[in-house]
Amino acid sequence: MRELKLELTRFMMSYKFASDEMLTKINILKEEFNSIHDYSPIEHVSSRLKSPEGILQKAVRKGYPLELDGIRDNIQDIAGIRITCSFISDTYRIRDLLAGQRDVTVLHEKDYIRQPKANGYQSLHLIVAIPVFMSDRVQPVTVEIQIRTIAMDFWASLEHKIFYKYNGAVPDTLVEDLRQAADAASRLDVKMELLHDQVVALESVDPNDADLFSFDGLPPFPLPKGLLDSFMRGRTEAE
Ligand code: 0O2
Repeated sequence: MRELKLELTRFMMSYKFASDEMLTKINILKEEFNSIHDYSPIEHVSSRLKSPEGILQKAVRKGYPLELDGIRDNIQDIAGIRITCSFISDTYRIRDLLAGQRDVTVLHEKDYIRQPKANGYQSLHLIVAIPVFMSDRVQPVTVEIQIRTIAMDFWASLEHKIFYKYNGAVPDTLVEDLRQAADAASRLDVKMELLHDQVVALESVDPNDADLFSFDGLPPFPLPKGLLDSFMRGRTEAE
């Protein structure tokens, strides 16, 4: 019994560590974008670990063998991360940035944005594996990442609530209303992205800020001319 509890603890910990690693990667991207581009494609990040009880229920429901290796191989959403973006193009950008990292392996992708589900659900789902370094082993651990826009997320949380309220048997009129709401959310996403592109095209650099440098909330300071000159010389020589 004690051995099993220990193994279960290790099992759950591996998913927590994998989730923490992915969250660090996502937060690095978020901070980098905020600092360098004054804009982040990532609006919000949340994460959850399935409870041991929830894992066992899913294993029983799906008929998977009730042993840890079998569960590890079959249930790939024990660690889940949800990333909310402002715009549709950002969802793919984040997918590419995460998938392009050396230690991240994309095992599976479901693109419900290009091909929404019949009920209107839209989201980009990735199952990734990431190595977790523990004291006595290195283990690839899977994490499910759902990437979607704010509008898609708004729709999905309401649909989820309605689905559970009706225990899955949602009345036809509500199903149709939800589908129409999903279409409206989709049109909103396209419209907002077009507006955003127009605003970006209009943005120009404020000449008063051109030679000021600030980092991490510290007060801006003027760049010394000597540093600027040597930087420009270095660039010219490199070209
Ligand atoms: P929870 O509690 O959010 O984790 P799977 O059952 O995961 O092995 P499946 O269903 O083929 O395999 O996976 P899929 O389609 O990638 O969906 C996985 C997750 O996406 C779901 O997890 C939901 O979180 C979300 N999702 C999928 N379809 C819908 C939908 O129609 N509406 C909403 N609101 N969310 C959806 P779980 O395990 O169902 O729930």
